This record gives sequence, structure tokens and C-alpha cells, in this order.
Amino acid sequence: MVPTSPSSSPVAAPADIVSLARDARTVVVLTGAGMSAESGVPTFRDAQTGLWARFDPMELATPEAWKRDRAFVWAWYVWRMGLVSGARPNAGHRALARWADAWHPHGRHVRIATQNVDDLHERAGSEVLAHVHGSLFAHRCERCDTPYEDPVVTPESPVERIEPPSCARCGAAVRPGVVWFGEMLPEGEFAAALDAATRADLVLVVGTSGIVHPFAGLPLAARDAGVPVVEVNPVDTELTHLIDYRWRAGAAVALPALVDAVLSAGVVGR
Ligand code: BV8
Ligand code: ZN
Repeated sequence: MVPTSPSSSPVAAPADIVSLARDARTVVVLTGAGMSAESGVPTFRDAQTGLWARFDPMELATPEAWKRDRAFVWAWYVWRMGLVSGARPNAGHRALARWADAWHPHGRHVRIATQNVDDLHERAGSEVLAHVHGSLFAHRCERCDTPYEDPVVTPESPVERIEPPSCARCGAAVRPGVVWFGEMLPEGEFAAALDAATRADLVLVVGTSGIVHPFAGLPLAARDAGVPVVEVNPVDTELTHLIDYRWRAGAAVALPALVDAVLSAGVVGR
């Protein structure tokens, strides 16, 4: 029995959501940028800060921007790598890891599929079933896909252009290991997320505006498969009107409260 921290969270988890979670054997958590907001990582829609404030991430996260000016786009990703490396997993990330660890020995699962390209779930101790938009730290050759594993130095202060490294195998430019707008998602990642979401006993959608497809289709696919879907977000989103349960709270407050309530009822399940 994993000792659950006495409920230190300032909110009480809604009884209907606690009951759904207590009855579940497999919970799938679909996360977006809001999951990392309380770690200080700006969400995709928040105005960017500093040097990058005047650029639109939707423009920058595209193959066209990369082809137009690799050094400019690479500098943006190096800045973001620095932001994430300087951030720490928040209580929401940690709560999900604690939940999965407590349930796993009893054949119960908490699986995470994320849009986020940061590594905060992993650094909190979670295994991530799918990073459907890739990872900020998985650089690869733009031509031969060879992974680039040398360290990338983040300059002290943000600079607007940094020449990307060259591939040791073919000499082409090394690109960020993320999925840009207009690019296909990694086949296996999305399929794994879809399979898990539609076979789960409960789906939690945490910190996503539900704008970016095909990930935004996952909660709907789960609902259509008869899976109860809960939205954890301080505000309404594109998904809200399609979702059964909404919990207007931040991830770092809601998730610890939910996990405390679920684990206080025991881990073996009904
Ligand atoms: C695709 C990696 C098939 C990069 C990202 C025209 C041509 C081509 C495609 C399209 C097109 N028109 C539409 C499309 C599809 C397009 C799309 O969906 N566009 C949108 C804008 C309409 N999708 C794609 O292109 C995808 N590929 O469709 O391939 C294809 C291919 C060719 C041609 C046709 C089809 C690829 C999409 C992947 C893009 N890459 N990331 C990088 O990071 O640099 S997406 C990026 O933005 C993030 O990964 C994330 O997924 C998304 C941001 O969304 P959110 O995570 O939801 O974050 P957001 O800021 O929006 O919201 C934050 C939420 O958190 C808010 O609701 C807020 O209230 C909440 N919040 C705040 N604080 C908290 C909180 N919640 C909880 N707690 C808190 N404390
Ligand atoms: Zn190469």
C-alpha cells in the first residue's frame, strides 16, 4: 500500500469523478500544454516571452519555417529546450506517477498519452505510452533520420539564430524531433493512444484546448466507445461541449486531490 500523502490539496475532488476512477482498472490520461503550465513552461497559446514574444508558434512549428530559415527555427527550439530543462515536474505530473506506481502491482493501470514535447512526465517518474507530437530532445537528421545524440548547448541568453548541427552520417541538418503542423504523426504513437483511449475504463483530458488534430479526436473516440471522459481544465475548451464531466481546476491542484481520494479507498479495486 503506497502511503498517500494526507490530502494536502486545497480542493476536494468531485465525488462522481472519484467514483469513476475508483471503479476503473485502466485510466488513460491525455495531456496537453496545460499539464506543464504550473511548471512554468508556457502553453502553446500563451504569448511567447522575451525574444520570441513577437513570433507565432503556429508559424514556427512548420516544415516551411524550417526550410526558410533553419538557424532561426533551431534557435527557437534550443530556447525551449532550455526552458524545459530549467523547469521541474509539478504536483500534477508527480500525482500521475504516484497513482500508476500504486496501482501497477494490482494489475490496474494509469496510461499517459501526451501532445507535449517536454519530458516532465518522465522526470516525474511516469512511463509515457505515446508522445504523439514527438520530443523536444529527440533530434534527428532531416534527411536520413539518424538520431543526433550529442548534447545541445543552450546559450545563457536567448539568441535568434543558431546553426543546427550536421548529421554525422550524411552531413544534412539535424532537426528537432517534433511533429510540425502539416506533418504526419508517428504511426505507432497515435495508434497506441487511440487503442488505449477507446479501451480504457476512464479517460482524463488534462490541459488541452482541443484545437490540434488528430489528438483532439481521441476524447471523442473514447466517448463514442462508451468510455466516460473527464476534462480537467480551468476553462472551457473546444472539447467541453462533447465531454461528460468537466472539472474546472488546474492540473497541479486537481490531480493530487483525485489521486489522494482514489488511493485512500485502497489500491486493489472493486
Ligand atoms: C496532421 C509539436 C495529417 C511542435 C505540435 C492544413 C494542413 C495540414 C494540416 C492541417 C491543416 N488544417 C488543420 C490541420 C491539422 C493540423 C491542426 O490540427 N491544425 C490546427 C491548428 C487546426 N494538425 C496537424 O498538422 C497534425 N498533422 O494533421 O497530419 C495531415 C498532414 C498533411 C496534410 C493534412 C493532414 C500535426 C499537429 C502537430 C503539431 N505539433 N507540437 C512543437 O511543439 O513545436 S502541436 C502543439 O500545439 C502542441 O504539441 C499541442 O499539441 C498543441 C497545443 O495544444 P495544447 O496542448 O492544447 O495547448 P494550448 O496552448 O492550445 O492549450 C493549453 C490548454 O491548457 C488550454 O486549454 C488552457 O486552458 C489549459 N491550461 C492552462 N493552464 C492549465 C491548463 N490546464 C490544466 N491546468 C493548468 N494549470
Ligand atoms: Zn543524415
